[in-house]
Amino acid sequence: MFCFQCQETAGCKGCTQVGVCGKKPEVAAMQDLLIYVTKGLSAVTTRLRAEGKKVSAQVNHLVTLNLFVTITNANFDREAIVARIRETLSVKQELLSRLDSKEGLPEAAGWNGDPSDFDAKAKGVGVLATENEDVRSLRELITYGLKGLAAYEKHANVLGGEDESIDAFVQSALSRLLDDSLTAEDLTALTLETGKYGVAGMALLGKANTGRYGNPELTKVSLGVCKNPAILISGHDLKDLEMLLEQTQGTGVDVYTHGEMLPAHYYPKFKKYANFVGNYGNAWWKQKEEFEQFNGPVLLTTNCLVPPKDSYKSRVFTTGAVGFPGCPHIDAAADGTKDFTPLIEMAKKCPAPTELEQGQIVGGFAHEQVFALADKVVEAVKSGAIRKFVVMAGCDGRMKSREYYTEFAKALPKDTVILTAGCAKYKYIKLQEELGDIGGIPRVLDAGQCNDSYSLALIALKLKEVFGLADVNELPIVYNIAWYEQKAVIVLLALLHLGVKNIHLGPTLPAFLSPNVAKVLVENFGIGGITNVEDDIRTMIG
Ligand code: FS2
Ligand code: SF4
Repeated sequence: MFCFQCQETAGCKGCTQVGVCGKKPEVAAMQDLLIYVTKGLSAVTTRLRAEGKKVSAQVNHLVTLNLFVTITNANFDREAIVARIRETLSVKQELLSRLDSKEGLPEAAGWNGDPSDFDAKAKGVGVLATENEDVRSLRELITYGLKGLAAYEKHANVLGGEDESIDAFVQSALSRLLDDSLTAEDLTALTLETGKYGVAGMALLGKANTGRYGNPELTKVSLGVCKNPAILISGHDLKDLEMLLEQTQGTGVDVYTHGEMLPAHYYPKFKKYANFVGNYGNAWWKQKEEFEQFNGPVLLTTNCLVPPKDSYKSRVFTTGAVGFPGCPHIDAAADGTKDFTPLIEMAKKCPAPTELEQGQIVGGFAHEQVFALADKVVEAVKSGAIRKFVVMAGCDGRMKSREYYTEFAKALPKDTVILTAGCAKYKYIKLQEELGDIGGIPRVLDAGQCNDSYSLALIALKLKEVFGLADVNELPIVYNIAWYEQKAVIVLLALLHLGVKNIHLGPTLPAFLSPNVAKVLVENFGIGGITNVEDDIRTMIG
């Protein structure tokens, strides 16, 4: 196997024996093949569009789900991935028959192997199949951006949000990744175009979320526990949460959020559920201890899943793109509904969660809430009470080096405000009391999930307008972003598309950036890494 798509890749080079995430070589092989056949399908759909023929939403959704399934910590179930490869091949065969011309299609478009061929084929279609280091780097940078974009699209799709132009781009980009005639310059342009569609994808999801659940608002989320048995829900899928809350009404079962589901509490629509009682625990990587102590069933709606311990494995349920052998998977019915009865019945027989902590988190500072406070914010900037905003969005992870972010937050001067989104927040969100506020504005403003980084970009654009600036980089905003998996890649490409420069990325730069590609990013966008808290505060804050 060879995989270097996430920040924790072995030795900062690549996982070759087994994934640091727990992905086994036989799963990695099927993920490589799933990406390959998805590219093949995309070459066919792109040709169909060129011939003026329609591609169904069903096919678009198949492509996005395939990409999502291969994101870090989403799916460890080889059989589930094999089933997706088979379905993709069968859909592709049907679509091939609708083409007027198959001339010039890439090999992947025609490949239609039997499951007994899958392992042999997978060996030749992974990351290392591209020999040129820079072309490989750009191809993977684009692929990972597309995976992140697909995840956000999938969440929008289940809420009825559709944008065919994004699907057409994703599929055309995937098919272009098969084209050996593309130069490094072509691929660099495609990378930037991916960022453009990343903005569109996050806007689509933002609209779908707020259209159904309202605009996030200032909210206090409890961190303690109640006496009832309960279900813990993790991941990013708000529709799954809505269905779970509906189905638990009147059952005596409470619902808590974990990890990236925390920001669901900020949406007005979810506040009407009396059994939606709080957030339990921290970011994804602490789940082994926290799921154990939760005592009840856990629903993983998206990554990040850590291979579960036997002691609580029978309580872990997966749905959507997530899968793990031996964990029950809740499938959607044809109309998209899901039946969570097995979790509810299990919860009734489980003890209530063990308390981990008490207290609260204050969040809900997505763009509309910040715009509502705009006068106060602008005044604080004008008076000098706020010297700088520090965007610390992104992902959390288990590496010790990430303690840097806690120390960085603590060491920031008192006239700075942290803007955060994503699970990166868990490194400092519980220090809110210690970090204090500036004239009533908390020094840590949480916009929401990682996709709500888009909301932070909207806040920056609004400030640019209010202050009458020509360039978003003239604002008193610095970016110190923590990354882990591929959704952070699309967030980064989206920020580059919006013209944001001088982003610091850590705790390490992606292993998939070749020295030449990294050089292009440094020279054109001022992308840099991190060093140590003291020096970085000096460089970023002055
Ligand atoms: Fe955190 Fe994991 Fe949000 Fe990532 S829970 S690293 O999926 O997308 O962020
Ligand atoms: Fe390694 Fe990350 Fe790939 Fe897992 S997702 S195999 S940890 S690079």
